[in-house]
Amino acid sequence: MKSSIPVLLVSLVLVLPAAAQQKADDHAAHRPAAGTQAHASAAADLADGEVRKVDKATARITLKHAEIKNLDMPPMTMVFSVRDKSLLDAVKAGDKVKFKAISDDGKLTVTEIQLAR
Ligand SMILES: [Cu+2]
Repeated sequence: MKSSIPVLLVSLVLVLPAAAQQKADDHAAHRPAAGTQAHASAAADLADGEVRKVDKATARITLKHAEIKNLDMPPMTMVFSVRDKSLLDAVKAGDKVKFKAISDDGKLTVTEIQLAR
């Protein structure tokens, strides 16, 4: 039994930093690992999606999207309005994208969209 105390101390030293690290990582764990630290906060708001249809005439885009955390929305395919038609110039049907969508007075609106790398 004499040796059990050093063993216990060593165990604590090993376990405590790991536990603290775990706690610090909790928020990050909900986000994709992709991206650099510098971009982490901006990227956190972006949802993943795939373009199904682009309609510049009506400023709408159909996206098959993954979960949108800020809208509390599960994955689905749906139509969004876009705040600025020029956002649609950069994307076409079939593109994988990252985008930001907000609820603009109940109207779901894409405010930012970029090709996913
Ligand atoms: Cu949706």
